Amino acid sequence: MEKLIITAAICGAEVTKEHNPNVPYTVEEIAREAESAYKAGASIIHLHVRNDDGTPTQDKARFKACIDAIRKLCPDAIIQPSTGGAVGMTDMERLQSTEVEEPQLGLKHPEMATLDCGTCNFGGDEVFVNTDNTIKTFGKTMIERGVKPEIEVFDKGMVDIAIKMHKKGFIKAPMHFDFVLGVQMTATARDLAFIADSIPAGSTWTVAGVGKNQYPMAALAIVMGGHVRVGFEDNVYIEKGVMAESNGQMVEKAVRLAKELGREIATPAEAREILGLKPLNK
Ligand code: KMH
Ligand code: ZN
Repeated sequence: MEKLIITAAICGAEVTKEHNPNVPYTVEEIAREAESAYKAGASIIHLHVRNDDGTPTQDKARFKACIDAIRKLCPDAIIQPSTGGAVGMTDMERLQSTEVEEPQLGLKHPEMATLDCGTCNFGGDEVFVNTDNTIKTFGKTMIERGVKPEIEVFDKGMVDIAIKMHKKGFIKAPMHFDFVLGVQMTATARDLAFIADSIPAGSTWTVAGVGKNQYPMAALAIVMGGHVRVGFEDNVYIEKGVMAESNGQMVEKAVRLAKELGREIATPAEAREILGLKPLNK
């Protein structure tokens, strides 16, 4: 089986310090959390950014400041900004995160970014809207900018939308999916097997189990040959009733699960190879 790519979703847009005081907001806190995850074995940092007061933002300058701070501590990590941002943001606001350059590494744009392939109920009156036109705009922009999408899907219908967008030329193969389970589609072994079986041959996938589903989904992905996402964006507990101290602590738990189940952990260079990204020009 190929090595395991661990993604750390260190911050998110919705989770706050009221949920867990270790959730990062400031540039320094975000860099600290990225470093803890990277040192523990994460090769991808899925990145949202916040203003110092915790409000989510997709401001390009804030992304630049965070990416530069992370890069000092995580020299070869794959930094994957979110284009989902937070509920209610406009498309143009959301796409700013794909504009950040890292000239010292020869990167005109981030290597990856998320591409959410459908609309999802987030509870109460919150709806995360991604119309077909939004998906087309984001897909086309990412192709033009050479950004590999991590296709975020919250249910199997979104896999079908991604395949439709691929057929129309808005997403290139090989596709990489992130199954976010436990929000709209439930997070059961049956659901994970079904959705993983629904993606085109040659695609790769990772799973983000939300809340209590985080580690059970991780364990299943490890044995099924998928990849794993953990972090404060999806879950603030390290075990039932115990707050996680850091993203690093959550990555360490995923690493322990992988070791017990006989799966080796991919370095960032190995993750790039698995995902078909160019080697980093250091
Ligand atoms: N915060 C959600 C509205 C992504 O990063 O692309 C969107 C989200 C997905 O988290
Ligand atoms: Zn996200």
